[in-house]
Amino acid sequence: MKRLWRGGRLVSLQGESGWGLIEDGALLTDGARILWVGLSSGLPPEAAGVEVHELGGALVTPGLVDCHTHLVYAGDRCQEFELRLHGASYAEIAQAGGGIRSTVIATRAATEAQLLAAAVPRARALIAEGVTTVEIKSGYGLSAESEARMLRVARSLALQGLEVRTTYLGAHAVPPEFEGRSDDYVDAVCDWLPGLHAEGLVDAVDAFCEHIAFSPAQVMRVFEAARQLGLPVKLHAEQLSDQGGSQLAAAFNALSCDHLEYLSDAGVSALATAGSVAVLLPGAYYALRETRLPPVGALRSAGVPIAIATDHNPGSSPTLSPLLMLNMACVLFRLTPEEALRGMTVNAARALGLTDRGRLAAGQRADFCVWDASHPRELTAYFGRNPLRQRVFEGNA
Ligand code: DI6
Ligand code: FE
Repeated sequence: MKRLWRGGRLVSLQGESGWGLIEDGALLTDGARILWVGLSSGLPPEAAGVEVHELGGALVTPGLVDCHTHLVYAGDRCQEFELRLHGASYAEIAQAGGGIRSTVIATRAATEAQLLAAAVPRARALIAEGVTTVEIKSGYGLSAESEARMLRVARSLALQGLEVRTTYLGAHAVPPEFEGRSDDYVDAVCDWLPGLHAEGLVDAVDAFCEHIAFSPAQVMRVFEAARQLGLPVKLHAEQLSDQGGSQLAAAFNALSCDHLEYLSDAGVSALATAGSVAVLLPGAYYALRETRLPPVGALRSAGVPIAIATDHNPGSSPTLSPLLMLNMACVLFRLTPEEALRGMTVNAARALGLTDRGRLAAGQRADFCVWDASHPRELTAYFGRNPLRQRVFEGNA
């Protein structure tokens, strides 16, 4: 089924920089793909006689890609929010048995149906702000069976009209039954991977490299298990301290390294050489009242692609607003509005190893957003406002 969308202000993001604005632009879609993009005044012959949607001058961007979330879990951690307000740190709460571990207890106790019922409204909130592709990590099950359950629930969220990419984050925390035996737990994480992969549940493999989680040597073993199966890797790196995780991830040609507040110059160079994406997560920076900024200037000068994501999770980043993250990326991290939007479209797709989305161009997926805005910078300047008029997913409004 072909459809023509005409009379819009297209933010194509074609090329390596700039908005790629096409004034009075049109898009011709054929099923789930974009067939043609150009001026409304220069339509190709294939556009004759197809269903027409008038855009009335509205702004059109590629669909948003949220490339780092922990969307599937049970329970809540708002009590930790209060503890942090009274001075406790994220690391102290984790070491006292709260943090990720408390979400693991709640998630293990939930059925697949309960996990799904909790995750659907979260997915809908992202959809309501224009997300068309979301990455969802496991990491609150920490057993073969409960990690599989999380990943199955993540996959089934695709029924909401969303592309879902799943990431295995077995190496998120050491579960209670492995207390004091983190190396044994890493063995188990590696052992579970082939089965999860065989079930079609894993698009990428991630780990949390931190003094309160796993060492670079332990992460390396997880990455080797991924490599054996031909699976790409990414890493929660340098969030609370510089562990050199980014250099390790770069040596495995990681798709991305995420967080990066404590990234060193050597880490920046390693990411640049490997072509890995730096995924910055302003929600976690904000919620944890972090004061150390990720090295945006150094990443920019080294030519490392920057992506922005919600990092939605019940502890460090309980936000469901990708638009707020665009604003925070500019205000807190000093990204330009263009860098922020590229960060949640084309560069976010790259952080997932995807090149078929994130721009408005022939051959790309027909996933795009129509906004009540006249310039793309408006999407980053406002906060707490949602100007989404229409979201088109796989060519369907
Ligand atoms: N860093 C984060 O910000 C999330 N995971 C991670 O490794 C937080 C996960 C949580 O606190 O539940
Ligand atoms: Fe995370």
